[in-house]
Amino acid sequence: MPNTPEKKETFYISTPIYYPSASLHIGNTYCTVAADVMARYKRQRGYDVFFLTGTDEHGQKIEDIAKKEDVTPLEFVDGIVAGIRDLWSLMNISYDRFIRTTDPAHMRSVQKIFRDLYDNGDLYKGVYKGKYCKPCESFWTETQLADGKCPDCGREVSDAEEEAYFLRLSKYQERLIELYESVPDFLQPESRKNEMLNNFLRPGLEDLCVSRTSFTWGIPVDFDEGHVVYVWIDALSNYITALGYNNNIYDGFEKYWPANVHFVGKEIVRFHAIIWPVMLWSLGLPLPEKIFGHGWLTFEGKKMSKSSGNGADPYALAEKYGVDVLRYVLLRAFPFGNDGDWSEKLLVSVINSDLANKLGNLLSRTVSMTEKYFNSRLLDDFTSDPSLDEPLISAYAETVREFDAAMERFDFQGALEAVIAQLSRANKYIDDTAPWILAKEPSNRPRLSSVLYNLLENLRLAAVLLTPFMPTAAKEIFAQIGADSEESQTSAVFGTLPAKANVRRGENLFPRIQTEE
Ligand code: ME8
Repeated sequence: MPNTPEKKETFYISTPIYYPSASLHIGNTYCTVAADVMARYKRQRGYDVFFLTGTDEHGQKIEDIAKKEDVTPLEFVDGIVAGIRDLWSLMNISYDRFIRTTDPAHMRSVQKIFRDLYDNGDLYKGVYKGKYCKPCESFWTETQLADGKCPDCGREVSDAEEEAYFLRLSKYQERLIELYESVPDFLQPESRKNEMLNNFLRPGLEDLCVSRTSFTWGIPVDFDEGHVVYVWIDALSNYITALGYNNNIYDGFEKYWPANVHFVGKEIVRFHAIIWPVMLWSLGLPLPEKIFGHGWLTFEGKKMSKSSGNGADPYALAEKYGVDVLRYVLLRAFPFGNDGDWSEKLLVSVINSDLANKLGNLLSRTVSMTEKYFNSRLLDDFTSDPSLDEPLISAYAETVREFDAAMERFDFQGALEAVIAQLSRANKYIDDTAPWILAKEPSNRPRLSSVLYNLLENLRLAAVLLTPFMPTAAKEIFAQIGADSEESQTSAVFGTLPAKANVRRGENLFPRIQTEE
């Protein structure tokens, strides 16, 4: 199998930890589905994977909402976290650990991290005076505001003045610039790096306020009563506390840290690419290998968000089209690093063009012909026609190379494009070989067998490569083409399917969706 490590190597991937919100939309599921696909891909290729997700439960925003609803903040978040887990279960997310920042082990670890940052000389006490955006939990200076409002979300900011601890970001400015220059892959895609350099690093980093005294729903600073740790210090720490850093409830730090990649949305890149490296440097820990800042799903050009209520509902879409189809379309329709405008029309067009016309069509034609001409079992006597077969078989190996290369770049769209292109070749191969004509002549049976075998092998390969994206549908394809062994469900080498595999026609997996046009 290409891209398979010689010995079992580890692969640690994380999503952001989500703010508890009752109304998650497909924009929120985007990153988690992408991370799940990557985790499943690496597991399939023999890696020992650690896939982390969770919830970010502290902060003034939560305290305010809970007060309004007359419940404790913990009561408020408990119900919502259950809903988030339910959504991940619906979307078939195979996380290895789900961390909650209200978890006592995490809280104790963060207290120790805060103290270590202080002891290492990277925190000092001062007075914070400036602006604060509650929904984003972000501090801003007057000059950073856009028309007096939060530059990230465009909402009103409030005045904040309080005694606080500050993290010496300014001390690390040059080191961060050097990091971006010397490790070009650290922050991807390239455009995010330029954004960090031009908007934050080159203008000069200011020290960051990292404790609050005006509310209590947070992790208390254990050496200074009245201060709670700033939510972003609390939240970023999850990537190591979930591995047992500073606690013995969890484990895996030695094995999995540093992470291979943190997937994050573009608006939270700056926290991951500036604050997080500084924290890790101060703690004397290695940095994650990569941070990938993906784009937003928009609706009619505007970011889907909880507050604007313009988010498409993953439950309704999954019910109508199926979870696997939704997972597929999310990653196929847009380049992962860019924004993408979501619509149901787009979803239907991807289903029809890729899944119904290419994959579903190839599957139903191949399986019905195998059933009709061979009573579901091919001969093991093949006759090849190199001029028609070899281009398809050599493109098969090339498809695997392209797919792997794209996956390594987190280019999910490109990886799926490679699979679909191979399916198009296979569909064309049916037209070129015309099995229905071969079937008329009994002496052509070995040739016909060979043609159908090549088609079944292409379907098997597509199902292997699509397994991380559509785990349930891939299993269905394996069942229909008789790929019953583990090897035939994982190998990307041509010829793995036994010649006399027992092909069984099943339901049409990807029916075409009728549109008004
Ligand atoms: O940011 N399209 O939590 P969050 C794509 N708690 N991604 C979107 C999106 C959209 N329309 N809307 C939201 C937080 N997201 C912090 C993270 S990590 C240490 C702490 C993404 O619930 C968003 O970009 O507001 C982010 O990556 C994720 O959903 C969680 O957002």
